[in-house]
Amino acid sequence: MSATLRLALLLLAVAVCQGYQSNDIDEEDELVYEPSKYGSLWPLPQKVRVSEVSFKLPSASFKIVDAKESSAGPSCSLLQNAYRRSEPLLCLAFSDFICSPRVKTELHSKTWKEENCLMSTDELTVDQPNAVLKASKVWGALRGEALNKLPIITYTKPQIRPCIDFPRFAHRGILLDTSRHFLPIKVILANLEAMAMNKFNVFHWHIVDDPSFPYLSRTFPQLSQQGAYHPYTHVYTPADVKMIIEFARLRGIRVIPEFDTPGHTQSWGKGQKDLLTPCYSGTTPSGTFGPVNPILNTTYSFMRQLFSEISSVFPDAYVHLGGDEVDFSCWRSNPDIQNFMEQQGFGQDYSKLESFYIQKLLDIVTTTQKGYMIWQEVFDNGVKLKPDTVVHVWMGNRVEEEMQNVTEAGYTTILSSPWYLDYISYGQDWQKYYKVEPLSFKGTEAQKKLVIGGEACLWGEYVDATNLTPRLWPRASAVAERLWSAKEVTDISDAYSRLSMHRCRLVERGIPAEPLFTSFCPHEYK
Ligand code: CP6
Repeated sequence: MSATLRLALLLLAVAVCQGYQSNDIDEEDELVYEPSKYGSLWPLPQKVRVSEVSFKLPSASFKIVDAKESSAGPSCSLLQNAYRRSEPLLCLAFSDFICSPRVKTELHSKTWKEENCLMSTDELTVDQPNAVLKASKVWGALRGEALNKLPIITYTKPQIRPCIDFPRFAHRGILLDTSRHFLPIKVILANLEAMAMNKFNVFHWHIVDDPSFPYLSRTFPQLSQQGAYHPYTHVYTPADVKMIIEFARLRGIRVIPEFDTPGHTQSWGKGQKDLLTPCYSGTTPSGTFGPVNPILNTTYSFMRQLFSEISSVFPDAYVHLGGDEVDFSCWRSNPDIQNFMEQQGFGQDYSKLESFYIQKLLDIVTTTQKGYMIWQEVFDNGVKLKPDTVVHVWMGNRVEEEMQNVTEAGYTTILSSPWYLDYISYGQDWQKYYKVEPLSFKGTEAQKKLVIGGEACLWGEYVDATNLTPRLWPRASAVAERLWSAKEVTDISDAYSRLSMHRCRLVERGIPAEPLFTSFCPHEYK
């Protein structure tokens, strides 16, 4: 008996036994489980030809190979790696698929050049017995390459349907915070894998913050020696960082590190003397410290060396410089800072001091040839930014006004405020994330084009290795579809059906994603 039929019969049996009526369900959860005509596709491709006869996959002969006309070829290790990773997933998809022992994916960053892997247009054509995936960039091929990501495949019965696919937004990110709790490397890798399954392409690594400094700096090893939760076990060594970046790259994911200053830097002070501002109680130092000390030359020579290292360790063209939530009370208490304020003519406006610091930092980072992202306060304070700066909107109040202002000033922006996944509540909050429309603010077409995407944030105060993955998935999948699929894809009950199956697929592939609602997964009785 087929899985779907068994499922239908089982549901019918339950309904009969319990005199089940739909109005027994909470209003909020009143979603009828009707299979979507799109199967388990998630996120939904831009154009799927549903009406055509679908192409069932003959498991015995199914293979993913370079097409004859492909310009990629065997030297494109990025694709060869992806084909290899798809094999164990094929085993899951076809119960009778003949599987060789799992081949370990090698990480080799040196051999590969993106130019060697260019392909033509973004389209999947189906012409039995072959389906041909075409992509203009290797990243497109990667996101459509295998059963794990091939967007035209359903869950229980593997099928291929012709489709044309591309993302609505270019920047589709997840923020993970490794300072509030240290996250073991395998947790990060597992979530990169889950991100790839949801077509996310940016890992925003909020690597350090007040509670701990787990980044092992070659230039300033004392930062993690003193500032990490543990100097050997709770650090990311240069080799760890390299591995994470390469693992992400093989899955088409950029790694953007955030080194947040001048606030959120308590842990930095433990290993770097005089970096933080001494706070005063009356006329004497209180022994506590505030934000980075913006009035010392030594601060800027430290930042110059640190960011020079960071720019070579992290290959992405952007770094995130933070700049959020600066608390002025310590600066206010310090007589040296007060004098400096007076000298500079800043009056009592400490946001001018904040901008003074950030301006100098931006100039330093510019000399490392990197672009930068910053949290919205930096823009709000009127700091002069490079035209290619990405302003990260995170505050929940007046979001639309902020997006309007940022884009009116001509900056690119990404949205996070509606997608704080560390907030939890009873019920199906994925629907709230799903319903967000990033372009709902007032503005011209040119302004809307400046919204390059968004990020789901999982801040780490209440999250560690024990609960991170189920807290993130499948709630982040709702954000994934909003950022990938067409604006018109808003049918919440269709989404419910596809997302339920997508969640089962994540679970079957070893990602412990939490359920949306009462349900069971096909693989439970396989
Ligand atoms: N840490 C850092 C945080 C937050 C921010 N920056 C944060 C603030 C408010 C909420 C959630 C998270 N924990 N470094 C703000 C961008 Cl509600």
